[in-house]
Amino acid sequence: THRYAKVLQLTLAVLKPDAVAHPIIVEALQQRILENNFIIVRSKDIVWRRRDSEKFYSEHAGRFFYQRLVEFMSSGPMRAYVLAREDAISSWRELMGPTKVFRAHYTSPSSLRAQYGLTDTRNTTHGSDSVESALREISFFFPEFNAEEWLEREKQRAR
Ligand code: RTP
Ligand code: MG
Repeated sequence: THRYAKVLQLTLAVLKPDAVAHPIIVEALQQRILENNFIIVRSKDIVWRRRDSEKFYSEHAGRFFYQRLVEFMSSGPMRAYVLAREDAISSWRELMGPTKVFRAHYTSPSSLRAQYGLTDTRNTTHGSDSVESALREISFFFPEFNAEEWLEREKQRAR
């Protein structure tokens, strides 16, 4: 018999300041994380300075929404998670739904952004979009956590 290898991934998930402002929303979001079979490997509450925000979103420098984005992301506390799951990166992005709130309502009404998003900027959650950005973003939020080592150890354990 043949068994397909299940590839465990890590992703960075962030509850943005619009969500963290409301404890009941944080509770609901954390419940959706667990219901969807993610393992919470690390979590922390964090407040960004404006320069953290600018650094994290430097790829968007110059876009029309950049100023409001960096302002928003440094406007209050956030909660960051390292999440593990098979296919964690795309699964978390699917659970979040599209960036733009109108599109989220239209195409994915049960997604987190449809249910809790306020605007295209204050859209409740962030998620890494590739293996490379997951590693980079995890070390941005959790410099003390070695993602590659963690994954390697899990792989050994699963053998
Ligand atoms: P993300 O990077 O947060 O996972 O979201 P994404 O790829 O779906 O969206 P992206 O285009 O990378 O934008 C990053 C974040 O910028 C804010 N944004 N505001 N029109 C707007 O006001 C606007 N567009 C984007 C959102 O917070 C988005 O998540
Ligand atoms: Mg993006």
